[in-house]
Amino acid sequence: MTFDEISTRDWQAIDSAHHMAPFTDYGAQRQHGARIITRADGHYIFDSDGNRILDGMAGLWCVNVGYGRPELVKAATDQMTKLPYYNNFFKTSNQPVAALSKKLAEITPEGLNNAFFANSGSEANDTIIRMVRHFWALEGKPEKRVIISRDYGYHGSTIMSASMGGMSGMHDQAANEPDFDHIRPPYGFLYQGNQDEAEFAANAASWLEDRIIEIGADRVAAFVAEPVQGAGGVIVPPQGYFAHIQDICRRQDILFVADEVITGFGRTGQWFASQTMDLQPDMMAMAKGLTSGYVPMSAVMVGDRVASRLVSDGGEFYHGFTYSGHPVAAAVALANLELIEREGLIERVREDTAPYLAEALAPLAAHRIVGEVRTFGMLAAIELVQGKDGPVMFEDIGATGVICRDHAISRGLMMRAVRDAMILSPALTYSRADIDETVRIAGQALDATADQLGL
Ligand code: PXG
Repeated sequence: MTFDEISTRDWQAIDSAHHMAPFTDYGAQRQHGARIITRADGHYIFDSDGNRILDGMAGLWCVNVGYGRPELVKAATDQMTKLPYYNNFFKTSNQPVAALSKKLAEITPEGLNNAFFANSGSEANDTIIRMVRHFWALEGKPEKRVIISRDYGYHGSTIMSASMGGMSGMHDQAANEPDFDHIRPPYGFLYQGNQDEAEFAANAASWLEDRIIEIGADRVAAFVAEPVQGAGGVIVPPQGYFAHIQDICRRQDILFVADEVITGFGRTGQWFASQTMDLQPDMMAMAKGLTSGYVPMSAVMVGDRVASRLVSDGGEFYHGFTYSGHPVAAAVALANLELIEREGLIERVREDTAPYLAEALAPLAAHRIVGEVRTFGMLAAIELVQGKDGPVMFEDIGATGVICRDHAISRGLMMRAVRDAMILSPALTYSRADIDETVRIAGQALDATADQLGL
């Protein structure tokens, strides 16, 4: 029997009996069963009931070149045939990973010239935590260990990366290690009030300096931030925020780390948001769009200050994974980057589809349950509210987002809900027609949600 001859109900039963899916309420999943995704093409995913759903999230913020690209399949097949695996420990390396390291040094901001590879954003961030602390120890300042990040920041799900993240629910489930600290994000929708943008930018950045002074700069190792907070709800900082942040980091001599796992590889209209926002990070985490999610791979770009210290007197760095610099993943990443370049996807986002997405979504801000629409490149959030004046947020945070998401999915659009914000992060290949379809269904989902709530 082939997979497709087994019924949806049987797949759901098999799945919920044996598969513990990530970020899942297992009791609920046993009752309802999961949607079984069977295939994908272009910007559409298909489930085992034959539903065709426009993927407004590019998988989980990662399928930057869209589904079904033969170039990536060929790169994987060729590399698997030639060398499916060999490790990079013990003075060995492979051709694709060396070529990819060079390519990443070229497309990242100046000063980031070395790549360390892992398999997920979480592992990249764990690597950063170790490298940052090891760096300060080599500098003769082993007490510089505290890493500051932001509430609603998402940096991964390992114990360390979740501790670094700002998701309190995750901290409460055994991921709250010492020597991590969190400040408020520059979340204008909640915190700006009647400050103008420049004032709010300076103010929100000052929360970092206040905290460094409280802890003592001699104990703080680094500040880690997503240029736009993705899983936290597409929180776009006010203009000028990161200029202040970088000043503070320099003044207090703490490292500045950009987590570009979501914002990298064209999503903001440049290779990296660091270029869009003029950031000069000491280190950078990347994953997702590196391979467009076709195979797992992540990387840490290490800036010259840290790299030269590790080279000059670091000794052996006792850190790495069996699959660090996997040749097949590296070959897929190279093919993916080549595709992004050949098709001019970054220019297309910057000059055409990102402005078009912003323009197309803007009218939804007038909807009776929408408090704000914001976009940055191919990232968008629609904040749902109970009342527009104030605005008045929903009391049971997150419940309305799920209602709206389900209305969107049943009408053929995959959106993600973060608290009560509806999120979009489509492929860079998304067309104007795809955007029109997205906005049309999102509008219907908003209407259906408001009707269901009697608003
Ligand atoms: N940093 C950022 C900025 C991320 O968005 C990670 C690190 C961790 O990557 P891995 O590959 O370990 O998952 C991420 C991942 C969501 C959601 O709910 C977002 C992510 C992962 C899972 C769910 O939107 N981002």
